[in-house]
Amino acid sequence: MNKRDVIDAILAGKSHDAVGKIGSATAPVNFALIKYWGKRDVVLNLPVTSSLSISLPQFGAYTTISYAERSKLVLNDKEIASNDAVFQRLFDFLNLFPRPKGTFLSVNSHSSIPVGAGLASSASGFAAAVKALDDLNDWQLDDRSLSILARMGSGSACRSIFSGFSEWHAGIRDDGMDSYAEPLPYTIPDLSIGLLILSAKKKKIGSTEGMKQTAETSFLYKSWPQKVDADLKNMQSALKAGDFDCLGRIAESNALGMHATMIDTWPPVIYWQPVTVECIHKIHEARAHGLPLYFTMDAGPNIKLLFLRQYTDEVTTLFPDVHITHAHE
Ligand code: 2P0
Repeated sequence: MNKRDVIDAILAGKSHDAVGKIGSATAPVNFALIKYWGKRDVVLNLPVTSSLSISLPQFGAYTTISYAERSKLVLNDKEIASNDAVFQRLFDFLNLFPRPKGTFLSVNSHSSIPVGAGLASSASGFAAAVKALDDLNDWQLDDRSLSILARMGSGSACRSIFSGFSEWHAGIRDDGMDSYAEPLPYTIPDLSIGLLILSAKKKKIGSTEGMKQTAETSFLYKSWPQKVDADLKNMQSALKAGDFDCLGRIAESNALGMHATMIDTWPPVIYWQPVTVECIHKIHEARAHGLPLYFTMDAGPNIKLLFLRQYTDEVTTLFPDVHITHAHE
């Protein structure tokens, strides 16, 4: 199965003749509390495990798309060259969609993600692009179809179709039609997220390559699906019960478990910088003194703090440079 077959199946019977029109959409960034790390199909971005995330309403992408005389990408008011990796990745994907003969796609996107924050812009970028295409052509696809399409652009983008908590079901089918995200009907009203931007160094290895190497060489990775299963079940119970401490414990443990498999990879994939470890110890010390503060991390050196809004002053005193955002606003 390839991506074009999936796109054709989802768009069967839909037209694509919206020349002269403009489609627009927004999509939030999301970060995982239970991580996606490893693919069972690298072409369709089908994951080894399910994952669970929270979208951040304040950060994301606003994208407009129209049919044009040449392929064009403008990101935050700056035109991106056609030999740039970002351009190529986006158009390798968008050019799989049917379009009126002789036309190309012109994409204009604004991202409100703090630079270097370790919040993947590809997730909100691909989700917004798919939604904007849907709007342009008036396809009126349901969220499940949008999630499947976004996933083929970048795995975690399937979760950026939704606000709040969402779960990406790994699925078992070869065509990935059962691998999509769904919103979860829970809120933790005072859930706050603190972004600690710790290092501006460009990471040496991206997620796609990092997870490939981990899945291929890490012995510890063999136990990762079992850990995700247990963490997912416990996380769902925590969300249902509105139990923040449980959420924090599971999220932190899951992130550290993912990093353990990365470190166990050969050659080792170590995203941490000294300052990362320093912050982890600081969080643990604060917790030992009674502050309910937890963290999660992704494929980079930065830390995302998890805490409840009433502890904002304590967190800001500990980490004066933190960027705080709220999960449900
Ligand atoms: C996640 N990450 O669940 C995990 C945790 C990074 C660490 O999803 O190859 O950019 O496009 O499917 O989605 C980053 O991986 O990778 C990611 P592709 P993606 O958020």
